[in-house]
Amino acid sequence: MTRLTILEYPDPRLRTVAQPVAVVDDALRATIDDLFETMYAAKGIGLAATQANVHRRLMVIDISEEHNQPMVFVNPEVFERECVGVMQEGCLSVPGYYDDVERAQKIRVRALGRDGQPFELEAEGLLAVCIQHEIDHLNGRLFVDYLSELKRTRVRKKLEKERRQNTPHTDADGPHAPPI
Ligand code: GNR
Ligand code: NI
Repeated sequence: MTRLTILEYPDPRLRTVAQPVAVVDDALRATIDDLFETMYAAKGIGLAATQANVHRRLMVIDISEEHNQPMVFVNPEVFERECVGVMQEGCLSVPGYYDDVERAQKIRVRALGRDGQPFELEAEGLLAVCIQHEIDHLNGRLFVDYLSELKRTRVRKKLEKERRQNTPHTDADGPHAPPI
């Protein structure tokens, strides 16, 4: 198992539309295990492969406190939505920022599981919201896209500034760096 690096907004790779998975094999199951390890380590309740720079239609969710309800969704599709409501969302790719998003609070989703077997699931509340949040990632969409441009720009600048402050600089970055 490997802990993967989570891409952060505004990384353009988060805008990639993921490709459908053709076969659920041992290599895919190894990636699924890596996604769970990465999600649990980051204290998230869901993780889409896109966030780990893997552009396949694959996501994992565990909304339990005890980390004992792992759910795998390969090629997920929502086919029924009802009861639009607002919930506060966060995202491991937009660290430290939370805001309200309007989504269906009750959905039916179909996907393949870890064994490649198709299943259908009715989900409500946090699970329903999380499934839609993860599918958005697979389509290159982030929860901040539902906010005003003003808010989105503010979040982007804050994260860009944090990233600059966390990036080590060397002499070669200075004004007298030799031409390459
Ligand atoms: O950990 C997460 N919490 C969360 C809370 C409300 C709505 C959606 C989420 S998903 C998020 C993890 C994440 O970024 N998944 O893509
Ligand atoms: Ni997210």
